[in-house]
Amino acid sequence: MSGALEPRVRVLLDPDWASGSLVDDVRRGLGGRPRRLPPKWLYDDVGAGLFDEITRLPEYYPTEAERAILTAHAAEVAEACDAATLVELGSGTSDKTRTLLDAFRSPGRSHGPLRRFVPVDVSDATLRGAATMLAERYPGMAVEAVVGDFTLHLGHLPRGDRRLVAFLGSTIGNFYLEERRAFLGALADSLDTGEWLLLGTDLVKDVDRMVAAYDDDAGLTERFIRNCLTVVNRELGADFDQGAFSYAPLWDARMERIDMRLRAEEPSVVRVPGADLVVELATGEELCIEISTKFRLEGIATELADAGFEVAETWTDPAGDFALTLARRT
Ligand code: AVJ
Repeated sequence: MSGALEPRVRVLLDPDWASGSLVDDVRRGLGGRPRRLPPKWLYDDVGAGLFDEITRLPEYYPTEAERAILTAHAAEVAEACDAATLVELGSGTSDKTRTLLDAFRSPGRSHGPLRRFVPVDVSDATLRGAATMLAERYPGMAVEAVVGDFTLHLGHLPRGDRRLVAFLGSTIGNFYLEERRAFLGALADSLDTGEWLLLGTDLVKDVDRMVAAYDDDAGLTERFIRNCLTVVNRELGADFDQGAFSYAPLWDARMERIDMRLRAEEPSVVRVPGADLVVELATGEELCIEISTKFRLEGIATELADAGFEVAETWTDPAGDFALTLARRT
């Protein structure tokens, strides 16, 4: 027998998306201008699988860059911070997290081993798979998974036990500026003084490399972005025609972000019965599906300070493509 503790899975997200916030998001996002859809709806089981494939694309450097930082510095992270619970927001397959868990569970760590891991993700199936795997791999560590939305459920995270919240993969780059500020503020509010944040951020670099990472030759990113139309068609009975849209990723130099859009190539009337909405699109009109903001080290420190965090340490990969920042709630 493996001494594994059964993982606990708490579901805070309504499994029936159509009755939940998808309707609100579609009404607000597709009804307003610019027309937007929040990127969390990209991650149904198909989308989560596509994203997993994207991370293995030759053009998509962030995953490997962050993994390299974790491999080189996880022990320093574990030593620099006295956490006994690790919370991971948007944990996905928790693949990279294993490096972190190994470091936090190392017998040599001065603060004692990590007792609890709380992966938080919107993708129920992905989360359950990861939770089972981790519970088996780390006997003696409690796995308390949360199927939830980290923009809504920060207040429901288990408290106490000196938490470290890991927000990796530059997922924070998906937020618009004002959303990012609100998110960091809410995260700071949910933490006690002295608790920790480990933030992964993709850094500004050569434009061609950044664009290629979101416009890969295999077309996986395009399929990933287009999947949101499939999700809205399925969940809300919409009649988006994929053929009427083209994928148009661009680098927004002013905001320093990749902007992934779908552009209407012909005038179309899209019915979304589940949201009680009809959207009329002229040729050239765009749907903003996802942004991926790129950061600078000074900017990260300033934004964290504004939210109530103090940077303890920052690590980058040798090429300086990606950063991992450990910060403390002040
Ligand atoms: C998961 C948000 C980090 O912005 O690079 C990858 C998502 N979208 N390719 C990113 C994504 C298209 C990814 N994050």
